[in-house]
Amino acid sequence: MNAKAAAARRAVTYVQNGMILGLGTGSTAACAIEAIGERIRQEGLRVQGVPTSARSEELARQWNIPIRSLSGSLEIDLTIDGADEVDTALNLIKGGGGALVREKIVAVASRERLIIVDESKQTPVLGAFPLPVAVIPFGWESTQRQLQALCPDVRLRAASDGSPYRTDDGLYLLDLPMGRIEDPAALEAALKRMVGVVEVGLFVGLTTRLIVGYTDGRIEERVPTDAPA
Ligand code: A5P
Repeated sequence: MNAKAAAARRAVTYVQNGMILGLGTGSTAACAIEAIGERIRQEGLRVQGVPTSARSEELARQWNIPIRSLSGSLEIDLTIDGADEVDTALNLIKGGGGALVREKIVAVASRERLIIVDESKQTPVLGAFPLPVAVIPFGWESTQRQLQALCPDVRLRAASDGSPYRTDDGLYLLDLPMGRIEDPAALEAALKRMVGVVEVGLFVGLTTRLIVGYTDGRIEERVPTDAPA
């Protein structure tokens, strides 16, 4: 089994009957959706899923996971999602797969947030992975100019046909190759103050448990209190 699938399978051992689950997006989160589907098939596990993207919703339907929308005062018991980078304090960069806005809304609505990664996603300091920022398409070049003050090399994400990539909510994504993010919380706050910015792919203080799968078969679990001061 590969490292992503191994981390996903461990994560799904935390799933219990009756839970409402946040279903993440990306190749690692897809392994978790499949593992949940297998438990439904084999054990008759009863859960409902709130998907973070159209892609994840389609996969969940294929695996017969009942879908719930995030409506009213719905509280999610547990969200399982991947990440593009995770630092030693368990802060994350997410949004490589373009779903950061729904992922953050679902994360914030969840009691527990379980992040699953392979070993390659770990880093002492965030920023090697270009930071995704979701913006309103109207006036996006003006928003990009504001962002250039923080990251001169900011670039618009393109779809495979060369047109601007659009999220499930019709937003554009600007990717910021920051290099090194010394203070993720301060950067997130600064970006969110900019007109035109909808959401930022920094997930600060949201991870309640990290599961890391290694290519040699090891699996490690960490909670925020394990992080070095
Ligand atoms: C999706 O928008 C992202 O936040 C993903 O969680 C992230 O890109 C990780 O994807 P993989 O599991 O495919 O590496």
